[in-house]
Amino acid sequence: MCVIRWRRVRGRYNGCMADRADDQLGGSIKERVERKTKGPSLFGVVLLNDDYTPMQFVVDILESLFQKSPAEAFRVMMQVHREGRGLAGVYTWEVAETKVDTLVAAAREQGFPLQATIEDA
Ligand code: TYC
Repeated sequence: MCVIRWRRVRGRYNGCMADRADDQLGGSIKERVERKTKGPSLFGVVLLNDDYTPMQFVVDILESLFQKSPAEAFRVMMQVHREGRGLAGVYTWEVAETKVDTLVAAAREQGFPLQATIEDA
């Protein structure tokens, strides 16, 4: 599907020359912003820190559920541990929801409070 939006840009041109329209609109330039293909919306699954879930459990989940390499899983886990949150993966809405459901179910089964949220990517 082709999506075309029109946007006024005051004073200067912000986009690619190929997308530029020639029209002048009262001192501002009319710019055509075109997106040729509109794929499905994507969502990030964001892991949240807590004080009780073991680090190794989070690493295991990142490897098994989010297809991370051991090094990347460790890096993401440590980012969540230090900064409070970290991106586990980007998916369509349905896949992201299933990932979170699976993650929460696995954590609760072991008695861990691990949580994740879904955010616009
Ligand atoms: N902060 C946890 C601990 O010290 C480890 C942890 C990391 C928990 C990432 C959750 O998403 C998380 N055991």
